[in-house]
Amino acid sequence: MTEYAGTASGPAARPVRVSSWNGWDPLRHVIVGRADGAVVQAPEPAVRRDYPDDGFPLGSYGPMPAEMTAEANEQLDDFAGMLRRRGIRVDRPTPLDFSEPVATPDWTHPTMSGCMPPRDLLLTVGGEVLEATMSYRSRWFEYLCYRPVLKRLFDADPAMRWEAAPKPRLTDASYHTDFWDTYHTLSTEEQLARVRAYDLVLTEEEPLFDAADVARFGKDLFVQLSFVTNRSGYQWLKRHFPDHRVHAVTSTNTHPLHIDATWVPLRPGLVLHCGERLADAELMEFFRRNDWEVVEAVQPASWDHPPKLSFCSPWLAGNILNLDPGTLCVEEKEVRLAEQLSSYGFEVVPVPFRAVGPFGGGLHCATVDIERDGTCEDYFP
Ligand code: ABU
Repeated sequence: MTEYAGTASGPAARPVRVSSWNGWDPLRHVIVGRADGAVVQAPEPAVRRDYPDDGFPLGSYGPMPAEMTAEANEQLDDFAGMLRRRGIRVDRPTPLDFSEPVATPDWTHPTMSGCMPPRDLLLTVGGEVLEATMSYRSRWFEYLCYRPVLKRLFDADPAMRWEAAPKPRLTDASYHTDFWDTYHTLSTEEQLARVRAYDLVLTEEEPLFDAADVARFGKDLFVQLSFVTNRSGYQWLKRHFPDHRVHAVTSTNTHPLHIDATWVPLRPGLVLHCGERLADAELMEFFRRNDWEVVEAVQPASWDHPPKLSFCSPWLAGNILNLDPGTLCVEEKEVRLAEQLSSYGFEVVPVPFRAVGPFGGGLHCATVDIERDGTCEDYFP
């Protein structure tokens, strides 16, 4: 018996079906992350947290402040409750003790990270849920938080494909280990040139990718090369999804980290482009040639005040969740963005979510699609 069985009404009465091809079809089933036990990670070759004004100067690490964790969990729980009231089935991960050291035969690391945001780790393409490689040592074991729910899905849906990309070794050979010593000393132009040339922290030693660097548009998947996704990761995805067109995308963002606050599907024919990022001419041309409209997002409300201990950018504003092609969940303080999207005919559901930002993401990051209606369509014939 799975936890899905035995409920006579509501979303739990429907059979479980893993199926999602894009970011906008009507949402039926989703995973929502948890903030429990999240930590500011110890420094590692891939990433260095440095918050001197907020109690975690470079080199220090440890649990996120308890009151921040409680507030984030309250917003995550309220969001999950709102989705359930709309008839959407919601699953949650199972947290581990993230403050414990972790080790593989190649390295030990003093901490994990947390089980936010799930979108970084899991990629649903049709009936398949794929566990990404990840590229941080502190996130190597994060998949374990999702194994209980993935096993329940596997038991409940006989057609589900449960896949995991090759676990990376993440030895020093996977990184340019001096990257963070030098990158911050470069001018913006120099940083952008490095991003355009894809000469960042990851080497090509092994395939590495985060699931949140993949934007799903039916038959087309767009993979952003970033601080956490390398060319080899893109190649792995391209070969893993032979029936898709898989495109590599670079951006004009000095800190590329996940495509879902940059190039955001809204509905067939309409994509949101967040600000000064990703003016990748080829990508723009590809969409426009296919008669898609690219909406330039208004400036985020929080431009001057990224939240305490947050490693996300203010463009988290654009990290929105579609409930269906006409309904979007938008963070409640992003009023200008909500007005902009309303003018395109969307119903906007405002969701209080500011407290979740320091735990790694917004409304899209904090979720993973398990089921949306619809089939795999070609939007770029
Ligand atoms: N994980 C999403 C982060 C996106 C951003 O900082 O813009």
